[in-house]
Amino acid sequence: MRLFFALLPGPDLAREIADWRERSISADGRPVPLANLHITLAFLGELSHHRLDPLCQAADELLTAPGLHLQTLRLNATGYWPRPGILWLGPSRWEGALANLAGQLQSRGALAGGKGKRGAYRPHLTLFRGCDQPPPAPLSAPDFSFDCSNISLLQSSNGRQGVHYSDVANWRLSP
Ligand code: 2AM
Repeated sequence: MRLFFALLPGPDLAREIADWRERSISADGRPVPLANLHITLAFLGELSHHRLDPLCQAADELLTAPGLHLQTLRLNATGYWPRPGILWLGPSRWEGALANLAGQLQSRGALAGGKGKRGAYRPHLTLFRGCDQPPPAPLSAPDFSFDCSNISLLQSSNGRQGVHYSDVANWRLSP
């Protein structure tokens, strides 16, 4: 199973972001479908089914710890990464607690056998993939409030209609 932890926007926010993207951005890449919009916390890569229970227990311990709270993110920046060719939306600032949590989820995933690696954590929501050229600045600057209380463990599968994410487990942090 190809797994990752992510923060998911509510349906209204996902729609607002997709509407803004359509109105404000012209990019030569493929827009990420509305249903797939997310902010990755930790990419684990391939994990066998029997590692799922211990992984969920470890994540449960972390995510149900008393006092765990993440501040609302202000998504007010965009960026282009030429190597994967993605255009993203993200916050210009974020608290250390978010990067800590991402790192801890990554470690829990590695203990469960995940091979996903990454450098410094940079929260971002991918808007377009496969952009060969740096897209021009958006016509209107973004400013969205992203509530971080909804965390999912998602399975990524490739289907005939492209990549599909399904919810394996979900945690609701106190607001
Ligand atoms: P993204 O957050 O930049 O879009 C599922 O594949 C998600 O995990 C994707 O959204 C993807 O990037 C993120 N991810 C992080 N590292 C990855 C990797 N090495 N391979 C595939 N996806 C990765």
